[in-house]
Amino acid sequence: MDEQPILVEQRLGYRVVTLNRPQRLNACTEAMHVALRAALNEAEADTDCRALLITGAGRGFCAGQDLNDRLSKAGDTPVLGGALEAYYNPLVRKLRALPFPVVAAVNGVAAGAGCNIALACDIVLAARSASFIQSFAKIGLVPDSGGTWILPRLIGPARARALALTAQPLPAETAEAWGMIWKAVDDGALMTEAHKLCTHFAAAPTMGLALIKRALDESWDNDLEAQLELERELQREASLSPDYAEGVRAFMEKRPPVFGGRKGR
Ligand code: T3D
Repeated sequence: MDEQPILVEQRLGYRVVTLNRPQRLNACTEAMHVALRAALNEAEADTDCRALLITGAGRGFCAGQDLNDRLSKAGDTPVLGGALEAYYNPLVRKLRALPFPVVAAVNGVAAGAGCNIALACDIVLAARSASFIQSFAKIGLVPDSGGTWILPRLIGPARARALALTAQPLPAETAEAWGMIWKAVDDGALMTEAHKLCTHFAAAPTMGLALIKRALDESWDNDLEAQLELERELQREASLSPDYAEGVRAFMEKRPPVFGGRKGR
């Protein structure tokens, strides 16, 4: 079952990573983490890659940690922390820091770390039938993979607290209404919409988009003064990119811009 825990597909200007353990709703194993880390590193190293799409095979997006790996034959459970340090935390850091947009196409249930991995992506599209579950409290754990940080920032402390403490599933449409995700779309339209978004990003000014990611992420910890300083610095950096020059030229010449992305022109 675990021969290929993820599938990677190369598209024009972007890559698609599919979590591929459908019988277990794509629950994460060590092998999946190792493969995922390699895939993200390879996408980052490839300057032709200007966006990443993450989705799940089968009827689920990801059910978090595979709990089969957390029970020994004797029936005892391990003390946790190591897997967060080795796998989940680096994964969330990497998703946030990739120098291009990361789109999650949540095709079905996203539970536990699977929910928070989706929320760590830049844009979350979900099938209308999908749901989001902070399932940790059901098994005596604490939301991880950045959930306790990102959830209250996305939906406010009252809703974040209730979701984390009750572990109730949140339907995709409510997640959209609460501002937790970008959009809930008809199930049949999910992948078309996700590919459309990535195709758009594959022709976008990627260096500028990477700086936008940084500005928004760093804003959480900044006061207005610090953020204004950061914007000044990032704008200076953006203005040095060939894509900025092309954007202005194309506007003046009344033609569509041709952005070189991560390579410049
Ligand atoms: O190092 C560390 O461990 C710390 C890190 C922790 C991160 C975490 O993510 S902790 C949270 C782990 N995840 C969960 O607790 C979620 C467990 N799954 C569920 O609650 C339910 O499966 C769902 C609500 C996600 C979906 O329910 P449903 O009814 O649609 O499907 P199902 O029948 O429960 O699941 C289908 C199959 O997938 C089933 O296998 P079977 O009976 O057909 O052979 C089920 O056992 C399997 N499955 C689902 N989630 C997991 C899983 N197997 C192993 N681990 C899972 N997490």
